[in-house]
Amino acid sequence: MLISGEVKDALQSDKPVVALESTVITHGLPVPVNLKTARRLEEAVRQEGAVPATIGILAGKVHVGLTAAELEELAGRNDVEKASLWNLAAVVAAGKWGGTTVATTAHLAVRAGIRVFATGGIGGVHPLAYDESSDLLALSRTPLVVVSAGPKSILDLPATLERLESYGVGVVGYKTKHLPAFHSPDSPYELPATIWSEAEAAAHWRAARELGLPAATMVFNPVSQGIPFSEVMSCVEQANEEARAAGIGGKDLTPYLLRRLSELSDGRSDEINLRLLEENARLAARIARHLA
Ligand code: PSU
Ligand code: MN
Repeated sequence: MLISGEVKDALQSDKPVVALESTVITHGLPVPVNLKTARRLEEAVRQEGAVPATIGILAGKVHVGLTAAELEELAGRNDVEKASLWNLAAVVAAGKWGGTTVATTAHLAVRAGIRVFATGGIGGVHPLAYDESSDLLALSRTPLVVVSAGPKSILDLPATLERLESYGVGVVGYKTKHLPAFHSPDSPYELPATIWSEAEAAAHWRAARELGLPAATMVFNPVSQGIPFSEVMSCVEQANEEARAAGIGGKDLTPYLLRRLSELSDGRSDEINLRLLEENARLAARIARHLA
């Protein structure tokens, strides 16, 4: 694992560090928005007084903290694999390139000694039986703060929340009592706890360590100016029906649904996606300052 000089210095002198994932760069956003967004997220973390540590796999080496040139190459290549836990070792052993998912980034961040991680939407339980993101299980054994805007809106939200409970992931809403749903700042599903400040998020992480809990502190941060929940749900339903009618399934389903959501919302879902990524990076940086 190659930790950049800047990240290593920050960790050694107990300065705030925020891990950032790279699947959103390599698979979640189109070129060239992906690179622009990756740079903007690093800048947002810096503006809030923390050091960004984007994690990715370059030619079989895990990098924690990327140079500008490394970030550009990762975002521009077309042979980068989506590295989740089941193929992480395979990508590394074969000397390949990989964008790290929430599950993989959380694992690597903890190994590097990082306490806070910012992402967009986490994976969860899909409506299709047996398709469940390894993000959920990974979060049950990665003791760090993860800031996200909720599960991706195309998921089964109540089932995802139930799984977080089953796996014992620490779940708190940031200034909200309900589960935010990625493009939408709210949903009818109640969270077990609410925090009102960055200091409370830090206190949650500390309490979890004192209690010997192995899981993440999942901070759900509702996006500002999102789409109302009922509107997101009717777009998702329509997109799902169209996918069924067109016979689209398997690994093509998620990209199809996200693209249809974008069309059905007149591009608003894309704009919201970028905003929530930046808002989460900023909140994560402020929480990291309370933990440093
Ligand atoms: N949310 C998005 N775009 C993404 C992801 C989430 O809007 O690209 C990525 C994250 O890296 C997350 C992963 O960890 O998708 C989940 O994928 P899966 O359901 O295959 O585990
Ligand atoms: Mn899956």
